[in-house]
Amino acid sequence: MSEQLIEVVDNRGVLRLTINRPQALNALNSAVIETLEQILVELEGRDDLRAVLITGAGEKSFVAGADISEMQDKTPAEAREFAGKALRTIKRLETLPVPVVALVNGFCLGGGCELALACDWAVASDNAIFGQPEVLLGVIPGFGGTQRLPRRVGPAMALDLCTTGRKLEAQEALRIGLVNQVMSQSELQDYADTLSKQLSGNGPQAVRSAKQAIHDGMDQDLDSALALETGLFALCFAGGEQREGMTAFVEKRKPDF
Ligand code: CO8
Repeated sequence: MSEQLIEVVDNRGVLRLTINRPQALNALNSAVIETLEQILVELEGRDDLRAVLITGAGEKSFVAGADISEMQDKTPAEAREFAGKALRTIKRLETLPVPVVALVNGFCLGGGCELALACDWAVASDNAIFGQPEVLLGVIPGFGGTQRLPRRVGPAMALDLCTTGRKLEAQEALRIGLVNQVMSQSELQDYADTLSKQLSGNGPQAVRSAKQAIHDGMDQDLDSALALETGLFALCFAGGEQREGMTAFVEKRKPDF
């Protein structure tokens, strides 16, 4: 089932996950969410993991939201259970110790936008459409959108998007900071290779420490966060990576991490 609903390609520790339900615009049903959780549990134990890229099958949609037909008859208790499982899975993705990047290749709506928000950053194709249209269905975001969206784009913009349900084109998503870059579909396909090359040239533990410093520091006051950075910076000098990186610089060669 894993292979069918989510395709996994491993390129030297850079994992590319493709949500594969194009007939439903890659909407997240329970089976997709359970498959994603199984994959993430395996990834949590991998020391050679460098990055995770997540995208949707086809050129029309990243993820068009949670599966509406699966949700339509749910009771409040069932809705709570469904949202709870998805939140747990999305949290696993967010807290992987390596960069997690959304390659948004089309519709990125509702739970799809919330999935992208749980990634460290997102890049989008120029045909991508974003939005939190849950209010059009009589609900609110339930996979973390009301909390992660204001943290990424500010509360006023999040309130605009979550109460009007309006859709944004890729350029507006770029302007408000929802995505880091916009590119063509073909450039988006190449981005995975570019990122693999960039990250495999860098110290893997340093990359993990940079993510840890930023993630953990965001929840702390500035002085505590700066102390956290100092501790992680000093730790870099405890392994072989720093010695190799700096020696390679002095010897005018590429480091071998
Ligand atoms: N769920 C289930 N099926 C979907 C979904 C979805 N979210 N989106 C699209 N599909 C299906 C369509 O039903 C259609 O299936 P079929 O061919 O069998 O009729 C197929 O995908 C293709 O879709 P369209 O024909 O509609 O394609 P269009 O190009 O005309 O339109 C849109 C594309 C604009 C993306 C349109 O499909 C749409 O509006 N989709 C719904 C978007 C949406 O509202 N998403 C938010 C869903 S709610 C949510 O995500 C809340 C998350 C938190 C839940 C908390 C737990 C309780």
